[in-house]
Amino acid sequence: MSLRLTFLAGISLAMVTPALSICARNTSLSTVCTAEYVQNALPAAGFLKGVNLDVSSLTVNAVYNYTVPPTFTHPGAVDRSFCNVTFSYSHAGTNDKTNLWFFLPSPDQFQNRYLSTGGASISMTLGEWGLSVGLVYGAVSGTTDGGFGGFDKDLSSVALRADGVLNYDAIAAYGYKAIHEMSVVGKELTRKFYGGNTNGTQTKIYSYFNGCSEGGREGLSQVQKYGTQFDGAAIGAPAIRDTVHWLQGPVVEKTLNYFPPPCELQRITADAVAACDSLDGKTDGVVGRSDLCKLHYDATASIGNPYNCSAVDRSPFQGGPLPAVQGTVSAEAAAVANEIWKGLFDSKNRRITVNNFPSVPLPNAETAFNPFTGSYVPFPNAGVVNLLIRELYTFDFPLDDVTYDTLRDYVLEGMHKIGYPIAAVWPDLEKYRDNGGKVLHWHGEADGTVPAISSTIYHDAVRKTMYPGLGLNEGYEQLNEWYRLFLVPGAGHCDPNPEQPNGPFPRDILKSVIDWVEDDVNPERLPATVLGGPEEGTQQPICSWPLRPKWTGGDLECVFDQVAIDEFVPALDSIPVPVY
Ligand SMILES: *[C@@H]1O[C@H](CO)[C@@H](O)[C@H](O)[C@H]1NC(C)=O
Ligand SMILES: *[C@@H]1O[C@H](CO)[C@@H](O)[C@H](O)[C@H]1NC(C)=O
Ligand SMILES: *[C@@H]1O[C@H](CO)[C@@H](O)[C@H](O)[C@H]1NC(C)=O
Ligand SMILES: *[C@@H]1O[C@H](CO)[C@@H](O)[C@H](O)[C@H]1NC(C)=O
Ligand SMILES: *[C@@H]1O[C@H](CO)[C@@H](O)[C@H](O)[C@H]1NC(C)=O
Ligand SMILES: [Ca+2]
Repeated sequence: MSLRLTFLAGISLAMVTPALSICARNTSLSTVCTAEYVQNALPAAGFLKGVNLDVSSLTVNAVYNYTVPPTFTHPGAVDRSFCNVTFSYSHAGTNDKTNLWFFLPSPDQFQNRYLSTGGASISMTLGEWGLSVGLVYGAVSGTTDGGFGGFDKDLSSVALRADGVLNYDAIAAYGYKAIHEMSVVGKELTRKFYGGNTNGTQTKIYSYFNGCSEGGREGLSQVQKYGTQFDGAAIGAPAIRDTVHWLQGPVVEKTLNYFPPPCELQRITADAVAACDSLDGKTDGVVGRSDLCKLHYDATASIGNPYNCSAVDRSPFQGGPLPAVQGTVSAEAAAVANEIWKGLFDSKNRRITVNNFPSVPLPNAETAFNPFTGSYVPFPNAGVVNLLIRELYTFDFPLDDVTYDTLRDYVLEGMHKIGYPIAAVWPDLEKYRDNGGKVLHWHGEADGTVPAISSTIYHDAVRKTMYPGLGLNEGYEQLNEWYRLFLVPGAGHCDPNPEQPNGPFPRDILKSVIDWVEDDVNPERLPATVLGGPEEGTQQPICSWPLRPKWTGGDLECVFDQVAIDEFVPALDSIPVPVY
């Protein structure tokens, strides 16, 4: 039985599609979705300093009766009609070109909302799939190619100049400028398209952001740098820091000189999940307290446990195929797991960066198999570090001279080279808060790609920075008025996690943001639905950080526990300035 099918069956579209009543303009889609009309609705020349729209690039077509398929984070929608619009712009004084793409709902389906959508990995766009999310909520939605040469291109095509050094125009576009420009242009296009006037009497058009992973980073970059741009942001598992933590696994393996078959580490993770499941008070295969799991589970308990995996047909990009393998967990593999879970420290015993807890998969510690030697070899996931920090177009990352201290140096170098344009860890959000903005930040607690601890550290930095005079609980109380973080028990990276399939998942994230912004419904617990197991389909709301789930009988309490703070908010002190 597939989770996706269950999801389709379980949700009534009528429930989540509010009445499509308010519309700024009483016209049909065919009247407004013409090249001439849209051209008149484009922002006027000079609207955004340094940005020159290329009117001749405009494409416009009406799309009727479109179906938005549901995903794990939105319910989908049927019978949507919209105006599909693309055009490009260049920056004054350059001959560059950035492509923008908007879906503008049919006037009768427009609900006075604008939505900027984010990308993934080092791409800034999810294309039509990402754009279509706006149609579910009656929002105009926009996406940008970042100026990278088309919607099928990513940063790698422009990150390095011909002389091999960083192209800072492209880096800044990726970091924050492209989403900002698209949002300013998109909001103005929305206002004019639906016939808004400029004397302040029109219905307010709410503006939102939605993205996960790189998309989450993009959203936070806007909240941090442009406090009045959005009214609400759904920020999922934001990849807000360098990816040096992706190198921890291979460097640990090299340091301990043991390269486990992926199957062996998977067995250890499964043992940790089984051993830690009940620490949250409920035995459901879901580790609701991965922080307690870190204190509770020692991988030496896995030694001697059998593992047995069939062959895996991984692409070269994922490390290549793996043969069928079976064995029992070795002391060496247990040592590797324990060392990774402990965290990444430099030779002065200072913490370098974020890491994961025992119940979380370790995709970046997965080795590759060399069929010629019959041995497992390290497979460092170094693409981002290579490109943006080492300034090299290569997947190769020789580990010969690389120690934990080398990784510390990469973190520092990353702060210097790309910290300002790309890292989205600025903890002062005063302008956003004062403008009434809301942030709903969510992160799978079993995210093996971007550790959840990355989000707890940042969220806590915002608390400390903005409420320095208040105690921890008082500070969080204030912060929770407008910025909440939810750790989704057992969930993976922007998706459910097959290793803990019975966890709850927030299946209508944007609705929770919209309800908060437009109807002042502050989500003390985030609505979520159980995806599998005996309670499949039931509602199981998620506790708002720093409160943690505690089940007693069948009841969920959200409780404070200092242990969670200690484990989830360690100081990253290997760099002797505050690191958020
Ligand atoms: C909207 O259009 C309908 C039908 O075309 C018309 O009956 C109605 O009066 C219009 N409303 C406004 C406010 O113009
Ligand atoms: C859209 O679907 C409706 C029925 O749901 C139908 O009446 C209408 O003709 C369709 N329009 C187009 C353009 O296909
Ligand atoms: C939207 O417009 C682009 C550019 O013209 C086109 O490639 C794409 O197929 C269109 N999408 C739809 C759904 O019409
Ligand atoms: C400005 O608002 C007033 C009051 O609602 C309205 O009567 C007027 O038509 C508006 N002017 C423009 C130019 O839209
Ligand atoms: C390993 O798994 C395969 C396939 O699931 C099974 O046929 C085989 O008997 C297992 N081997 C051991 C030693 O458990
Ligand atoms: Ca549990």
